[in-house]
Amino acid sequence: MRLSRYFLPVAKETPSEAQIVSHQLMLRAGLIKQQQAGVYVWLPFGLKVLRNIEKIVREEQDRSGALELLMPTMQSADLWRESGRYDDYGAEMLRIKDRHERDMLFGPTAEEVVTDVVRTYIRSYKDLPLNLYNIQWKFRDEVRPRFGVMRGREFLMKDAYSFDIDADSAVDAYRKMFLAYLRTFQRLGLRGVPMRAATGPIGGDLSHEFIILAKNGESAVFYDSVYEDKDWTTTDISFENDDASKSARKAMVDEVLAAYAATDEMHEEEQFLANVPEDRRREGRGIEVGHIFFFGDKYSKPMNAKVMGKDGKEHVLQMGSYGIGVSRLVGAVIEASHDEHGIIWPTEIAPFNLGIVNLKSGDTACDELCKKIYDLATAKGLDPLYDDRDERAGAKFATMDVIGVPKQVVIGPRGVANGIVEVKNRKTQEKTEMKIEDFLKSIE
Ligand code: 5CA
Repeated sequence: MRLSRYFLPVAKETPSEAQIVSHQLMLRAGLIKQQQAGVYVWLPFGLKVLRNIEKIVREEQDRSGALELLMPTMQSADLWRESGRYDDYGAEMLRIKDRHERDMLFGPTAEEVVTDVVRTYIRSYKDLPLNLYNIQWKFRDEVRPRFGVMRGREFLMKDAYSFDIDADSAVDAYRKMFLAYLRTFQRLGLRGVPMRAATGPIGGDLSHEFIILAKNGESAVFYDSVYEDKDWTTTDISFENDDASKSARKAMVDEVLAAYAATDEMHEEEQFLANVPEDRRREGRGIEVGHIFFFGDKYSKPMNAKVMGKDGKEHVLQMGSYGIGVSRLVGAVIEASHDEHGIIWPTEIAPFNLGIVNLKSGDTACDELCKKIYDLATAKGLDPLYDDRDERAGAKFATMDVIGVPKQVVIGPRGVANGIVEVKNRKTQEKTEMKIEDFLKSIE
């Protein structure tokens, strides 16, 4: 992309309406524009990041065997009356009437809709286990929307729903998602620590939040340092349904959960101190980016979702649900990874991965070399951002840094005359000179 043709409204000043650094940077670097309280326009650059995160979340859901569908944002109140949640949900639910005065709502979650799909089509244990997910906008009329996309009213969620014949296999579905989440967050460059959690309005009796560590996190967390060590992206996890894979998953999850982690809300500090040796105790603050629930027949029973079992009898389905805050993750990643110059994107989600800074746009030699690098990088499948604007060098450097392009190449008249470019690492701010031909080869 040529910056002169892009839409990237970068602001010099820190916006006064934003209290935390990720929100400030998302506004400054031109990712989002607030449209109303808790509702945002995703500008082209922000949308690129959102899509990159979505892609990783989707890949890991698919890998785990979950199947993607797309459910509507608008749901009928009648379905929610069947589950009994229409009245319970309270003011957080946005209730709407259509022209026939029928009650509708903008979905805050989708247990009812997905249960209705499954009860319509699934008749036999042979069709199970089944896990259906979608990545769809939700609306919750939060009392205090704040911190930008971290607590929005309209937000993008990945929500998966598992259906099983009995509690044993439902718990296995829970474990699959648990392991898929560990992989997902690590691929996003984050450390997702699972913590036992209260279940709230989703209900059920087994639940974990996935918390990522960041200085400005909403909850205080304490955890065992073993959570910092394991690399889940290289761990071989089988998502097959044979018994050996199931018991391998159980062993893996049990091992993870043997380590201690909790938020201050759980009031478990004493157990933590008793269970975790001093040198492994870690404390910090965290942001909830995922939440998983096993709730058995809470929805399937009132909604009458049953299948025929091997025994020839009808069984009420056992369910779980599994959320990831996809739009929240954009803020959370920035919260966990930035410096005084701006955003530092983890490589897997960086919206542009090579910045090309032309120090003298209009100078034939500089323009030609920049164009050559740009064309080559594009041909090689990189996603370069070429600052070809007629701007001061300082402004160009600041832009590349605030939007967090991981690797930047700087081209100026003196360097070109000497056959040299400067390559900068965004994270370390290290600059190294390279011969032009060596740099071109490194792209090749
Ligand atoms: N149905 C279940 C799981 S699919 C559910 O709704 N779970 S939840 O309420 O915990 O939400 C799932 C995730 O969505 C949360 O972990 C959080 O990351 C994200 N989320 C929830 N509320 C908001 C919000 N107001 N703004 C941004 N993200 C949110």
